[in-house]
Amino acid sequence: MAVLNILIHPDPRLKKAATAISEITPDLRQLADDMLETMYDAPGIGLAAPQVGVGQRILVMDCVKEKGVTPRPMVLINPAITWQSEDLATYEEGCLSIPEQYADVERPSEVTVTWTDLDGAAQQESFDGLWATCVQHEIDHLDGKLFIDYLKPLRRQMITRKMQKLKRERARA
Ligand code: K1U
Ligand code: ZN
Repeated sequence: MAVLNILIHPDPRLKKAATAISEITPDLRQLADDMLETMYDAPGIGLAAPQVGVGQRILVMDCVKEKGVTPRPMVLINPAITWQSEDLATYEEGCLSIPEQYADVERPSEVTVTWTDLDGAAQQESFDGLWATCVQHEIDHLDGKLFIDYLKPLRRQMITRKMQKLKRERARA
């Protein structure tokens, strides 16, 4: 297992739609393991492959935050939203590719998602609460979309400038 480098916005690899996965290989299983380790290390509740520079449609998530509750690491390959509620919910979202910046984003409060698991089996589940927000945020990453794309242009520009500064500082260190 390895902790992978998380790309910071702005980066063209975060804006590109990821490609569908056609085969479950040992390399893909290793990537899933490494992504889970990277997510827990960050720490975060989700991570999508483009965030670690891999343009493939795979994401990991675990929205169990309470201490003493069994973790639920999930790996979703080629996830697709097949139903979304008309009801909306607002969460203050963050992103490991946009560190220390948070904003309210409104999304469907419930979604049904289909995906392939690491055994190649088809899965389907409905998510609500933080799980629904997280899975939508991660699928957005697979489509090259960031949570700041939901914000007004001025706010998005301010956050982007902060990230450019952060990247310059990190490059100097
Ligand atoms: O995709 C990512 O960048 C991960 C992101 C997922 C996410 C957060 C909030 C709403 C929707 C999606 C994060 O995990 S940011 C970090 C975070 O939320 C967190 C960190 C430690 C404990 C609990 C949450
Ligand atoms: Zn994110």
